[in-house]
Amino acid sequence: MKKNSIIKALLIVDVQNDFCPGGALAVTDGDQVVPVINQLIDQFDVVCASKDWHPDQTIHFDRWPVHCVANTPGADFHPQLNQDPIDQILFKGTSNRDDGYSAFEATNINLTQWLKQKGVEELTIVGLATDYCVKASALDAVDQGFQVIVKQEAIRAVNLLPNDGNKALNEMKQAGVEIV
Ligand code: VGL
Repeated sequence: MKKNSIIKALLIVDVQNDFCPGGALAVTDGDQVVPVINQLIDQFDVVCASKDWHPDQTIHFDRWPVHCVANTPGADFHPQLNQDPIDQILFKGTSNRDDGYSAFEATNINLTQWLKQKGVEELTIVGLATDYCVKASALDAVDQGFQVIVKQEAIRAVNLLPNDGNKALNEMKQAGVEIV
């Protein structure tokens, strides 16, 4: 660890088969974030990655096609994602009563506590999707007191409406997220 440098973490959000082309809730070009993430993953002191991990029945599927059901291939990470540097997987969306968009709603660990125990001050967020889980995670991260960076090259939006991704970027900026 370099002297005087703050501890930096990477949070990879939901880079799972169902959000990539061919998946149940495919995000356009969702798989294109993978090489970008693999390029930068070794630059961090701490790496965590969330998995959308739904029960087979949940109110979330009233709104969305069935996707990322726990222990199914659709919920696996994209096969090209370099998983070796991942220190902790965060399972979220595990309840049948809410959407569970944010990685800070992970139910297997308390993400804020886990990051703070490691002394993390700066959190870089990448993954899928810009307008739902990336946004929700970034806004929660700001609320929890982290310096938050979102890498635009390493995120993609669902874009139910064509401008949703851009709106989400603006919302994050307004909240204090640095978009790079
Ligand atoms: C997501 C829509 C529905 C996401 C999850 O990972 O951003 N989007 N469920």
